[in-house]
Amino acid sequence: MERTFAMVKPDGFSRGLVGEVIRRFENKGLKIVALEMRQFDRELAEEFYEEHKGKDFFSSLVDLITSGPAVGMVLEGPNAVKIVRTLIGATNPQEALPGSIRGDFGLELPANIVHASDSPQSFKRESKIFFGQDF
Ligand code: FUP
Repeated sequence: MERTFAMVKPDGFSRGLVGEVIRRFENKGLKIVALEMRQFDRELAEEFYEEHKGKDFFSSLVDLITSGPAVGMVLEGPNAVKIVRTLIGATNPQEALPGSIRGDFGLELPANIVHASDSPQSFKRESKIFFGQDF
């Protein structure tokens, strides 16, 4: 079994999409191992999105992720990292296919509803930052 980290971002939260996102993960058969709502401050946001520091969209990304609560979760299942990335769709919601979460609910970057780890290493790092503990 593999684990991954996924998060309904504040834009998804404010649109009332927490249940919809979790429903899709559960419908697929993934198991929720941990679930928590928390508010990012700028310091935590900059650590979480460290790899994007210096890019032109960085400050708008930090603004968005600190704009309200986020709901983070650890999901478990076979090939969970890849499966969850497929369920959420392409980064740009204008390119994400219908049927994916970003394709069905997103309209314009940086607001793309959800985040999900892109590798087992990212999962370890991101779940530790969000939950403050190792998974
Ligand atoms: P993803 O792993 O699909 O979330 O994509 P990235 O790690 O590349 O990007 C992280 C976040 O930065 C995205 F969710 C939205 C934001 N972003 C932009 O706003 N503009 C871009 O051109 C790329 C990413």
